[in-house]
Amino acid sequence: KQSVKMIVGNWKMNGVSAALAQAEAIRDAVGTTGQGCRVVLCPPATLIDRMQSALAGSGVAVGGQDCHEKAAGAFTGSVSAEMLVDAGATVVILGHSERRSAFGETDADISAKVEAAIAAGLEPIVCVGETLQQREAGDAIAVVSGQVAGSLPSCLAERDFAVAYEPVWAIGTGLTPTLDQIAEVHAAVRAAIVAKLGDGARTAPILYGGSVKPENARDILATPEVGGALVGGASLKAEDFMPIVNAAA
Ligand code: G2H
Repeated sequence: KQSVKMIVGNWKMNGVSAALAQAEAIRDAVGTTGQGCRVVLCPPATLIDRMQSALAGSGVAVGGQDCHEKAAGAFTGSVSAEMLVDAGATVVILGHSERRSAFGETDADISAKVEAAIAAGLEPIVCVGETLQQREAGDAIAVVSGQVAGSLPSCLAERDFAVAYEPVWAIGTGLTPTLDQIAEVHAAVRAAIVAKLGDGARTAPILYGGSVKPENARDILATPEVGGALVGGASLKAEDFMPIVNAAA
């Protein structure tokens, strides 16, 4: 189960209608077979419905970038997990470092969102990662292990989910950890996942994210315990994204 790599594009707050042309170009290049890997695009919530229509029947799935932990109610501006499903999403990114830092999301907040996502039938991708200060203090493994323990609710056992390791200092900066550093953290993430959820969670993919690009994708994807990639800037254009997809296939 889940042995093929998973390549997820996180468009962040980028993209209006015109950007659907890039999703269509990715769809046409991936075809219906998925080219031996799973491909997911996570556009802004406003584009999910139309992107799902454009990608229906192709090898490219659609996901959200966040959801509220409650099913419905007086939460102005928020989108529930059920709403993402209704719009056509099958996956949701949760706990991205930009949500943790800019919106103050805690591990407990993220765990509640993961529970909501699972209840709605979404496959969550739970993000973890240390800051530069934490890495320089020698705390990267402890921080990331603690985030896994705190952000993954026990309801994930036996469910489909992924964890994404995204060192904060590598996001959008062009900097990436060494392959040894990635392997070290991914091994710790695996240990923390299994400690929390048991042996059944050995197959959950652990994605790497943070300045993944065509030039480094092949080496990163060949690193032990790297089950795929979460790609930001390089997922906005088919010409940048497809070499990463092809490196995974
Ligand atoms: C990390 C990543 C995608 P980028 O945030 O989630 O973005 O590839 O632009 O560093």
